[in-house]
Amino acid sequence: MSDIRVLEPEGVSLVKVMREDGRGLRKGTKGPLPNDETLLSIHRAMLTTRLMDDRMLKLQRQGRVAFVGSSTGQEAAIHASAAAFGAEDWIFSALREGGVTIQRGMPIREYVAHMFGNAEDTAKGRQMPNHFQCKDVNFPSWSSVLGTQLPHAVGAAVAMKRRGEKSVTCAYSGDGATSSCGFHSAMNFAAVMKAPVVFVVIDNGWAISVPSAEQTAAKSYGTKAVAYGMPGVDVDGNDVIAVWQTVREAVERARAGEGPTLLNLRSYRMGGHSSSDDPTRYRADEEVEYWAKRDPLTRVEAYLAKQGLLQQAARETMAEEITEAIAEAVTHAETVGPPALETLVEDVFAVPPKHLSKQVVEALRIVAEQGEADRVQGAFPL
Ligand SMILES: Cc1ncc(C[n+]2csc(CCOP(=O)(O)OP(=O)(O)O)c2C)c(N)n1
Ligand SMILES: [Mg+2]
Repeated sequence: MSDIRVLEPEGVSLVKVMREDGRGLRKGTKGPLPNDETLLSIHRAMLTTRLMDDRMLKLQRQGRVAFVGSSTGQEAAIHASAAAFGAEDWIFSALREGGVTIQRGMPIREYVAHMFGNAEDTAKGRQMPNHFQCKDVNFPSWSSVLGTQLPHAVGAAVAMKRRGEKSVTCAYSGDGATSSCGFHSAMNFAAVMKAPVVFVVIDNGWAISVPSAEQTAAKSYGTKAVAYGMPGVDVDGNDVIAVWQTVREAVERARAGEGPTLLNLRSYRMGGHSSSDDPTRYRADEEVEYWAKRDPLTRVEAYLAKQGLLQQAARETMAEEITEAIAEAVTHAETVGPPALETLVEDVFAVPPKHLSKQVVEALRIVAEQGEADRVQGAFPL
């Protein structure tokens, strides 16, 4: 085999619970297991994300959505980790954890509205697609600037601790973001201040075209925790139960006032970095094939089938129902239209300053006289 990124590189030992074929647990499994309801809800969230990404990528190829950063291959890491937090906790995400909004109760219509950036988008079309926010489910908006969400997650955690609240924050990042200043500041402050935060790095093998093995000279991302004085654990990120168990333990530690934990979930980005990327230019087909055999969705479905919790027919009915809900949301989103021009100056100032209000009046006059500008192909490079 050529030099491809494998699940467990030499010298790295991952926490694993489920057999690789999903048909049961590995020998010597300890610790609490997620109950049936939790397992099934994680699976439903994984399937929803898989189907949503498929549909969004197709819409992007048709020019109906501007940008997509998909989660395909990472659904276990994303949804099993999110399931370990409570409704009162806060999720600070990176690019690929947007499906957690739906898992926590945001309607599919709201998700799709954001992808279109239409008048029903709660970000009012001001964000790139795939930059979700949802106040109702404690999911703040994120910035494309890598790692900036991490100090925010720590700040929020410290604030909650000072108020005597019992909430915990979840700070997601990719392997690439571990090289950001935000990662260092967040890890350092969190450990020193014993902030109730759980750092969840999803190592998906790549940061655009930089392989995660070249992102750091450390043996694993989990070992980075040592320097900051907090526990760090490397986990098979395609193993729903291992992810849920390790994250849950970290959440309990944080809630009990024992401080932060770093979890490194090893997984794989099956698709391109985004809809603007062509990964065949920098990675071997062999590597993608290796990981396709470790698809987390197939694996958890094999597990659920073996446990008698979900059979093929029920899975297909569920997939049809989700596909239908996404289709309905897309049809609706395309009737909505863009946000009103006036919204451009809302939300920053209680009363927009005169120069901004004047610009809106001017923009409305031009639109009244000349109509809306033509749509252009504004490809975003990343
Ligand atoms: C501070 C900063 N530097 C560089 C970039 C350009 N950039 C966008 S995504 C990306 C890679 C991110 O990789 P990773 O953190 O592993 O997340 P993944 O996309 O793999 O989920 C880079 C370098 C950026 N957005 N912000
Ligand atoms: Mg990455």
